[in-house]
Amino acid sequence: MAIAQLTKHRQLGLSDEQVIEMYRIMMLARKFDERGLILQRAGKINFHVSGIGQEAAQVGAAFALENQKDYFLPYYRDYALVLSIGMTVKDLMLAIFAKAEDPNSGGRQMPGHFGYKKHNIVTGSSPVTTQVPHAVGFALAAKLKKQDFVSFVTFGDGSSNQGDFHEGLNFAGVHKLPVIFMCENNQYAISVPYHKQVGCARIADRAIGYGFPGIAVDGNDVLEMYRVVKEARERAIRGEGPTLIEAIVYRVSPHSTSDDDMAYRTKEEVDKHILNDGIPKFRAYLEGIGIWNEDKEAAMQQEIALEIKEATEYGDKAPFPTPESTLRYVYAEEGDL
Ligand SMILES: Cc1ncc(C[n+]2csc(CCOP(=O)(O)OP(=O)(O)O)c2C)c(N)n1
Repeated sequence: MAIAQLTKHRQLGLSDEQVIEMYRIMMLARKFDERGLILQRAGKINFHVSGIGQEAAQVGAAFALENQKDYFLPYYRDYALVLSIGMTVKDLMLAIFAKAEDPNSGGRQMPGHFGYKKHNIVTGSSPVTTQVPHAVGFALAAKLKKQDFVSFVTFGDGSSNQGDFHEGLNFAGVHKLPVIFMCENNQYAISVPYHKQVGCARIADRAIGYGFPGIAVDGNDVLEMYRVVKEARERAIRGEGPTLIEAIVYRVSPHSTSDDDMAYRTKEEVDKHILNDGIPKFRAYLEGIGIWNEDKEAAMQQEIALEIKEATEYGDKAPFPTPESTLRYVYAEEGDL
């Protein structure tokens, strides 16, 4: 491997500690996700929707943004993204167990519906792509208030066919708003493959119709994701407007625990894409430059296993919301506003 490649993260301004933390969060999200699938199969939780295969894209993007300053409008596969922003595995477990202490919705929403004021994570709604015009609204606020934050919104490839996507991108392009649109193109919208949803070669190509750049990136390459999102943020802050980023990934799991993906794709196809997994690739990079090894990996895996175990037990034992609290957050109460 050439030296330039070996030290790519340093050229991007990332420290060794930061890239190790990126790797840890990618692995933490993966392990949380795998536990979620098991908990659903064991009948402990009702439903799980997985982000396996999308972690590198999410972590690369999150590290290029500014926590506590930027606004985040994630979609349901973004566990690695929200963990990078500051949510904990305990928070995620409370959500999938639908417990009262769930910071997203007090156990009322489906899993993967994030919303956490403390971390500038804007609450999302179940109809896909509604978060796109919301993100454009946040970017409009930044421009009107002359504040230097960006809004960052994610969605799937199927979602880029919704009216909300096109209306949002058009408005943002016209007004040159500081918003980053990131499509996590995992090749499927439930059972519908990419070539049956989208007429153009790349989703990134759609940006030109709205007057701003569209960039397609290998979403399994965490450092390249970081580079592209960082540039998009700098453009936005300079007042040059939005960027559409298409992170090319593959949805390794079925759409959700309610889906049988073998009805519309083969195991061979899935296995072929698993070879591109961004997590082992990044581990190989870290080992190649001598900042990671077997012993460090073993210690990290042990810590992650313990964190997942403790969070699972906490989520499992935590109380459900009480029936009397059903109408809370539906109508304003004294002290809510
Ligand atoms: C407006 C709307 N239509 C349909 C659905 C049902 N639905 C939930 S997820 C999904 C697939 C979305 O695919 P994509 O945007 O590619 O994201 P992915 O799930 O592949 O990550 C659909 C059709 C919905 N939630 N909202």
